[in-house]
Amino acid sequence: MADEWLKTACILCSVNCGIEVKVEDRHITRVRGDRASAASHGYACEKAQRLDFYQNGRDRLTAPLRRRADGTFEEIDWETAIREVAAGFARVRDTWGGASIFYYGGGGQGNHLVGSYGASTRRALQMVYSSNALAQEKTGEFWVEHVMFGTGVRGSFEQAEMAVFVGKNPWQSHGFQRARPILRDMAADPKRALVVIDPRRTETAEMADYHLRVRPGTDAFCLAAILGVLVQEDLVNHDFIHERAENSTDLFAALTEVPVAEYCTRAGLSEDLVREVTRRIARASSVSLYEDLGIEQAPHSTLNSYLEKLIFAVTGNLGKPGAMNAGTTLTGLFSGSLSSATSPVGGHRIIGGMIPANVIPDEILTDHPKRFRAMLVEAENPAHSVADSARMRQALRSLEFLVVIDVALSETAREAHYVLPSCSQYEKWEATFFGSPFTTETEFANTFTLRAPILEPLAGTMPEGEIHRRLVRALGAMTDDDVAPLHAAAAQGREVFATELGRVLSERSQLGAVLTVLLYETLGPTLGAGAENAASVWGIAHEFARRYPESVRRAGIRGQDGELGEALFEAILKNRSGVVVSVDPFVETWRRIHKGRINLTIPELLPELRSLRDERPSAQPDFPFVLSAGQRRSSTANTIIRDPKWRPKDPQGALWMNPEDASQLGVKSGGRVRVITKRGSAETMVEITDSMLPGHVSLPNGTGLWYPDREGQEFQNGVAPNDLTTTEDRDWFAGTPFHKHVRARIEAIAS
Ligand SMILES: Nc1nc2c(c(=O)[nH]1)N[C@H]1C(S)=C(S)[C@@H](COP(=O)(O)OP(=O)(O)OC[C@H]3O[C@@H](n4cnc5c(=O)[nH]c(N)nc54)[C@H](O)[C@@H]3O)O[C@H]1N2
Ligand SMILES: Nc1nc2c(c(=O)[nH]1)N[C@H]1C(S)=C(S)[C@@H](COP(=O)(O)OP(=O)(O)OC[C@H]3O[C@@H](n4cnc5c(=O)[nH]c(N)nc54)[C@H](O)[C@@H]3O)O[C@H]1N2
Ligand code: SF4
Ligand SMILES: [Mo]
Repeated sequence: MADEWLKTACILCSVNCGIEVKVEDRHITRVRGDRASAASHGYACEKAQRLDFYQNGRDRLTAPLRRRADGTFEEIDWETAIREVAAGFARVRDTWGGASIFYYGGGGQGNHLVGSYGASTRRALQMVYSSNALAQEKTGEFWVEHVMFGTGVRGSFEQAEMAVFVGKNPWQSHGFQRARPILRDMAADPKRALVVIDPRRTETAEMADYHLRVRPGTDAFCLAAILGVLVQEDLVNHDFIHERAENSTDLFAALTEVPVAEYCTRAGLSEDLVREVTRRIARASSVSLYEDLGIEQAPHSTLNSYLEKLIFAVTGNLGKPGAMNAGTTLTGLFSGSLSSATSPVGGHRIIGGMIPANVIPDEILTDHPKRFRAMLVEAENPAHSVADSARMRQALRSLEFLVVIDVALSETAREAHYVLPSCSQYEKWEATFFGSPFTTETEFANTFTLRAPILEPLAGTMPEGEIHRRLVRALGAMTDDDVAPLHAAAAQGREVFATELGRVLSERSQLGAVLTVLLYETLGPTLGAGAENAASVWGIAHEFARRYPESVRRAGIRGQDGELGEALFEAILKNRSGVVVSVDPFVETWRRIHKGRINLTIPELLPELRSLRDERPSAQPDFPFVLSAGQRRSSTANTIIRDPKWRPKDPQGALWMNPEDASQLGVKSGGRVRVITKRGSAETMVEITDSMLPGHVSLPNGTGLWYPDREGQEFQNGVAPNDLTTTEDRDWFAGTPFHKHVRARIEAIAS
């Protein structure tokens, strides 16, 4: 075993690079990129080398936990745990209705089969409301994309003549496959141009042809100025707009009025540079853009997303090589239609099925009759990751019933009535639905990788599929009677199974609600020893083939109707390095865009665009600094790894600060300061770097976790960023938090 390279993937960020590992004595001892990976072709960054800190965390759970009356936990057996958790939720549902039970989770960076099985328990309990981390980053962008295009679109940085990163540092945070070699290629080619819009001189900005070093929080001005130049210098692509877009009148009227010079000043940028970059964009044969947290978790979040999308929409950078395209999606991660649904207490807009993370405490800490009274959390750590941790913890503590499914004793698990231990992502079949697309000069494609376990489950743990199967059984939503005919059919092969499943579902339609655990229980055992957790992928593969039959066939998968889905599943199940699941010519983008035309005017956001004119910088003498709370660095990975030793260079996660600020405060690198916001304060070490602008400081994400030392004594390591944030500092439209823009005061601590 120790000599064998086993195929799996890194789970520390969304691109899930394919890797090969060696395992010895339950430790991941060696890691290398998997050259055969359909997604990453051998690439992996340095973080993957440290995955054993995830697999062998000292605070991994090995038995279900139940809270005692005195507040401490006791270990209980699985049978008791499942029975009591099901009964606890059923009691809340029967008293207050399923809508009073709130779901937060679905998976992190590498584990979305969690959410596929969680869906069955949610429906068995008639749960209505849910959310997850996307509701503190991507919901505004998602809404804008759906109003403008009716689908999500993404860039092709492999071919783009020009790439623009807005509040995104792909060198550290990736976000697309093989980010570093692609950035290096682009930087080395004099015919191509790399643009970074970021207040910090990031690793990506260091390589860029143009760095628009925007003043923190003023991207709306910068982006509006770029669009103003495009319209006022008549650099927009009129033929493209005529053929492919509609509703340009109100938008162009607003952009004609943009005072470019004034907005550049406001954003701290040279007008000449902004004009030069804009002309370069207009001239380029192809431009791809990527927006991320720097503008999504900052003032004007949803408007920023709108303005960013307009840049490629009015220059014709859609539906062609090197530009933005509408790919395929594996599941409804983002495909939820835009509804007018709102949260039950505060009436906050629900986007893509998600309640804004920032309003969750308000939906709990109230005597409103429709408040959330119970919560199921899995594979996320909201007590740490949602704004205002203290208030989030207070909300969690006030629930009648809180159950957390996690591998470790997370900050959220610590607040639960019951904690159910799942096995790690290296101990079960897992996958993500983010999709790993790539493009060539003629086509764009998507890939999917189903990982097999490289280790047996840690004693006492089980995969989420099994946990949810047992919960649904205990709730009585799936019975021996329901599964008997399907067990028999599955034994005769998947074709017979598919037919029988259709028959059973038409007779017992209520089973549709718990389809994933039904598949887990009946189809699962036929997939191979311990492979039950892969069962929901069967349904997903069939659904994907139904939605995109031509695209799947172009990927070389053969078959008609149900056979196509079956062939796709077979390929996915067999192939440990991933499979190309769809291939499309660029014209396909126009078939995915609603009515084949872009909608340029979003009436909800135009008043905000116009009102930028009257917005004055807010001088806050008590809080002269802007703190970016939660920056991605080379040793951060959300809270997936909890052991601080995995950060060899920067164990506590220093506060980065410009030398001018440091000398004014009289602190040196390694010195200590107190960071104070209107919500909280924290002590931290300083690192001086001129990559930060004066007045702008940053702390990493993923620090401030509690972790036991060898003697079992627990320590908090570094600053928990959301001890410093508030829930009310959020976008008026999508509710996204301003984590990158927290007003702060800094005081030196005498050493
Ligand atoms: N190493 C590592 N990689 C990760 C993760 C991780 O934890 N660690 N997490 C993954 C996840 S969940 C996500 S969502 C992505 C996020 O990926 P990114 O969005 O790239 O991550 P951040 O570093 O949080 O923020 C990006 C940039 O925003 C800049 N910024 C701050 N304020 C402003 C502003 O006002 N305007 C502009 N234009 N920029 C500003 C910061 O200087 C920073 O360079 O990363 C993923 N990749
Ligand atoms: N201030 C501030 N706050 C932020 C951000 C920021 O930049 N600044 N970034 C935001 C963003 S973009 C994101 S994506 C979120 C991320 O924050 P969360 O959405 O809370 O996600 P993670 O920190 O990745 O938490 C993952 C949890 O899953 C557990 N886990 C790992 N593997 C498994 C498994 O196989 N099964 C189960 N059941 N559990 C498992 C881990 O132990 C951990 O507790 O944070 C957000 N919060
Ligand atoms: S952290 Fe992200 S980029 Fe680095 S190896 Fe893991 S998945 Fe790949
Ligand atoms: Mo994220």
